[in-house]
Amino acid sequence: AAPVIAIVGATGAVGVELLGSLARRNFPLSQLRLLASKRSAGREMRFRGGTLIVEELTENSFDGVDIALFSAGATISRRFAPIAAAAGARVVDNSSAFRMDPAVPLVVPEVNADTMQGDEAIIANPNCVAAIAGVALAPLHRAFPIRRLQMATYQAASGAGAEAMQELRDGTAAELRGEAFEPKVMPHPYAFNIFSHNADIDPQTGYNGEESKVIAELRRIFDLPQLPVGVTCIRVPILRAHGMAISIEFDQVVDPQVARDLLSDAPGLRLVDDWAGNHFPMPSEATGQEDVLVGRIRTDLGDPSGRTLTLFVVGDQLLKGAAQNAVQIAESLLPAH
Ligand code: A2P
Ligand code: 11C
Repeated sequence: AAPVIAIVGATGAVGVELLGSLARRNFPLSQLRLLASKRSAGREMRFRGGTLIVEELTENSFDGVDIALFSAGATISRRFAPIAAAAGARVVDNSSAFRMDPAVPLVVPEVNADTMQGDEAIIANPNCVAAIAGVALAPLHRAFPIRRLQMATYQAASGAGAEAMQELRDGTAAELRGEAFEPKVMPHPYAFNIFSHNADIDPQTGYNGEESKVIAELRRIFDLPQLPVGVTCIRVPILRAHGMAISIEFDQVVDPQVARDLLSDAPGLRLVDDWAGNHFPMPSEATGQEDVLVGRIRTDLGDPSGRTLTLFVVGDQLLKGAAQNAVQIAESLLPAH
């Protein structure tokens, strides 16, 4: 029989996209249970032409569930993922709760599907920047080992949840009307502004929590525990697609055309690299797309040795950065797979 699926955090920005990805990808299931906080219990959500009722998440929510997709934050995952696993469900967790646990695979299917043994109770879905960057880095790394990364990100509101997306809309509308607007979700005005990612700064390193996750998770996904990675994470007034400029130092000189050919053939990627038309990856074109867009592929003039390429990558934060990657992991758990 097709599996019973539960979504924890079904009403959130990522949760809604989990329903969408399950439907769009024709995920086989016999029942879909939607779980959220007590506040949302009784709310109706549409799925495949029908209506489902959201239930309150409790310790008994997982009886009979085969696969549980978690996206309600790390605190909920830490408490309820082990309960789901004990009830016999396999958990795909979108939070940061288990990503650094050596017993839990951290998976971007295009990069390291082989790290799943087939019997793990919990599988972790990476941070959105790590997942989106991973799709673009993997085909290059397979051909030419990566030896160092330098990144700058342009991150959308969706990474901070549905309320942050609404605050971006409301703050922009207020600004256009010339009205004062007091941000409540984000720490700074979001309309017509950019600011350093809202995660806390580590006083030792000066890196914020988002940057530290990107570094640690990319190292883990690529199984390169010592990989030097520098990154600056910035919030930009975009609803739901993250951009990132990535400079990649290789062991050897890599011809940009060879890199372009590798990227144009790779799963999960779409090349957008039109020099004559000045048309490169944009959030407006990545939004709602399953594929990650990659372009601006060129030799980095900041490295005189010629061993560094630089490129620009944009992916839908809620899809490849979260829900879709989780559903792809869940697909690999299906019996026939
Ligand atoms: P709810 O809508 O009932 O608050 P986002 O990342 O967009 O902010 O969404 C967070 C998701 O996590 C929502 O679905 C939210 O449900 C859910 N959530 C938050 N707190 C709890 C909780 N205590 N129990 C269950 N779900 C929760
Ligand atoms: C952001 N990437 O854009 C974050 C949100 O590690 O799952 C998700 C944090 C994470 O703010």
